Amino acid sequence: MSRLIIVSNRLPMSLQAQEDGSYTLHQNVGGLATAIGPYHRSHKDSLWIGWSGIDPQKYSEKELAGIRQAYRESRCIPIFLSKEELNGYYAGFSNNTLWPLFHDFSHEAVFRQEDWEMYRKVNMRFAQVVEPLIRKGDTIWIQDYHLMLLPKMLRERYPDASIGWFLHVPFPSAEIFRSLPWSREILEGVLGANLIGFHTVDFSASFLASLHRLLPELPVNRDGVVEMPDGHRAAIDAFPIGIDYNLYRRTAHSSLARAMRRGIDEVCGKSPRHRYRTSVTAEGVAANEATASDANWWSHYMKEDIPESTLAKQAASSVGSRSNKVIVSVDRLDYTKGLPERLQAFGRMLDKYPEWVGHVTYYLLATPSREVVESYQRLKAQVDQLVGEINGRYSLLAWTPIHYITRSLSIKPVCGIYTAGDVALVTPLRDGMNLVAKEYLACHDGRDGTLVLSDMCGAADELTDAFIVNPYDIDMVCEALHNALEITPEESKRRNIRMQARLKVRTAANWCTSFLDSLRQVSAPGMTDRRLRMDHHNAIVRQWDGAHRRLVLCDYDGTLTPLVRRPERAKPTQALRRLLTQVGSNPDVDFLLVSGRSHQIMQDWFGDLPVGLIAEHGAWNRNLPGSNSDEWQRAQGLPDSDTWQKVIRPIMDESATRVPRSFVESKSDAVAWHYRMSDAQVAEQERQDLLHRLRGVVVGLGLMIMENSKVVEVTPVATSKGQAILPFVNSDDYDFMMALGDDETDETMFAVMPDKGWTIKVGPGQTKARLRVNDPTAVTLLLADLGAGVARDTDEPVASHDFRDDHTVVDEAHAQFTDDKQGRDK
Ligand code: ADQ
Repeated sequence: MSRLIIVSNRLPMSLQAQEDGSYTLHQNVGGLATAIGPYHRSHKDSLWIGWSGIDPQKYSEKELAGIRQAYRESRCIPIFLSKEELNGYYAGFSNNTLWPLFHDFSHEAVFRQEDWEMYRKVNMRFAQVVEPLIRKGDTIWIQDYHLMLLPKMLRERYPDASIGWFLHVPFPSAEIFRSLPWSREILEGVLGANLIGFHTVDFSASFLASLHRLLPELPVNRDGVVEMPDGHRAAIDAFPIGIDYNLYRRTAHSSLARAMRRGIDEVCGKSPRHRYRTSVTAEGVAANEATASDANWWSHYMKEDIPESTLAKQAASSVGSRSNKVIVSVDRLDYTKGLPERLQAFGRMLDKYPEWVGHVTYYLLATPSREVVESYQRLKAQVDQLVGEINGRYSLLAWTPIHYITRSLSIKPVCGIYTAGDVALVTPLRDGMNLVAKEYLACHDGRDGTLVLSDMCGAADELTDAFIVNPYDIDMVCEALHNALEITPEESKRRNIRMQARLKVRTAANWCTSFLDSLRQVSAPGMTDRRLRMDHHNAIVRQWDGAHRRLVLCDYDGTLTPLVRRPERAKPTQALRRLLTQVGSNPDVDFLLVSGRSHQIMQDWFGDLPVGLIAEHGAWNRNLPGSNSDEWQRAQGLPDSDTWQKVIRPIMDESATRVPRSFVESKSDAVAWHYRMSDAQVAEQERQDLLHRLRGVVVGLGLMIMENSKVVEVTPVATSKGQAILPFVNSDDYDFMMALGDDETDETMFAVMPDKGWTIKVGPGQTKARLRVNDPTAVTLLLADLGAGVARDTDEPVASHDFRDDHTVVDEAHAQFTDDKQGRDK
């Protein structure tokens, strides 16, 4: 059984010493730990290697052995780094060179030869820990910019290994990247992987541009795959990371998060609290009095140009007429997050729209990080000062514009802050993805709550219904903030529903599955051709969203569900039925399930769903577009089934008798011999014999032989999936068409699809389809993403999978495909 070896700078667990001298581990928060952690926990054969975060010099050998043991129980292998190694590799090259450079902060980047050498040395140390663990067939998944040399180091030792690498931060433009003195070595290091992943198509394009510029001798084929001199191929693609949507949705309803929200509502005067209103009103009255009288002790209110006077009156006059609002943001204090610019925009809004004074409160959670680095100290001082200035300038006696929190909070209070926010202000100057924006929307599941989002982060590609801003443009952010505060709850909710529907599909779990499935696909020979990449995926989603009428023609077995040994066990799961309902119930979508299954089974499994059904390769159909009847229809001109089955059935029965665990299935207009569960060699010999015997009789009876995956089937000549879908693909009704299938019978659909239609083959083998995916999971994810475009507010996340189940079935399907390639049975 192949294992997954995850390698990242930090382990997902941190250590806590107990009083009795033992150690316990607790899960770290943060994108990586929450995205891959559940996979690691549920796969008992997965290992995670990374820096432990502790200084080995502070512990005795015995203590270190105890620490190793504690980690081993969670299948983690700690790497201990000395202070010197950490300084050069982590603080130096990773954080002072690559981090600023990759975030377009070249002026902050430091290029030091010693740091580079230490970076190389520590990458080598990681390689030395990983190498002895690798067994044949293992998959190695390396994370992020700290370990860009590791893929090549491992490749040199294991030429056939399946290695993936994913970058969590942006990849810069070729112009910026080439300023790095070691840019070629870095590229070559990463190219040791079979799959190189980024959050967005733009970042993968930047990587390809750097490749063209710095290593022009490397051939890149039209599928975006680099042919490496050592014979391995490196594919480049985008995999936008998601969040554990359910976790945030649930945590938002935890009693702690709810209590926090209530507290914030009270403090900000959102709950009808008498004292708050009385105070603001009283201060306004005082300001009025002070302006009217020129000799009283409210001297600081006396001059007209003192803003407090105007502000207090303004605030008092609008008490009751305007509901109070809360703005929130959650960040690590980093120069990439755009905090000073954001604060300036907030200050400008109070200036330009004084009606918000006293009525909007900004909860700013900004936890300091990398505090020893001078640029971070400067940033902290700048943010402290700006918060102080705004609070000093605009505060009223009962109202403070900014609540500034610099502690690190755990997930429940963070969700409390998210839920309290009428507006989330997420304006990084540069960010790989930005999970905060997604977490905020999950906490507002089915509710209003408006997102103001920077167009400089990966999340902006997906969350297009947010108020998208240029974070450097203070006026633009100020206006967007004002508009976001003014938006009606209905409009805010309408915007959110679409974004939330997509986030429910593109979860952290599905991100993990997509990357690993793609890695399997690109590591298998011949599977990189026509691979459905993220740019294709996005183009399909875009065309779907813009279309007026859409046609989807989809095979079932092997396409929507993995092939299983006993056909009756391929019954659709509840999740799949929900997905088909979601996509098919849209009035502008005609979804046709096109199967070789008997029409009785199709009726049992799908008869109650809003989809058209084509059964027995076209011999039967029900509920097709334009049909007025709800009844099953038999195709015209078919030979009498009873007559010909009397001839064919006994021939097939003979095979079933000769080959243990094979069986014959009779449908209304087809007979099929299944041998998936039988010994491959015995079945193969019988298959050839059977074909020989059948060929002698079928032509005279108006029949033909079809071969599917481990099935030999006889059907009337006039039937094929291609024939059955012809009337629909030839009609002018559709401006979006897509056909999906996995075997020979589906090739007849691909053959009749017009050029403008999308055709997707599932699994390996020759095909007429334009694109290829690895397995049915990829199809359900694509359909779920399309379904999300027409989503209503659903309670349950769509196609969010339990890891273990998924991987068992995907493994099974994968083994099947490998089998299929070896035997000749398609
Ligand atoms: P990360 O820092 O791992 O960065 P990011 O997207 O910034 O991920 O999310 C930060 C996480 O930490 C979120 O889960 C958030 O709730 C939490 N968090 C942030 N500030 C906090 C605070 N002050 N207190 C408590 N919790 C806080 C890298 C890249 C990102 C990319 C992720 C995932 O830099 O661009 O989105 O990986 O790939």
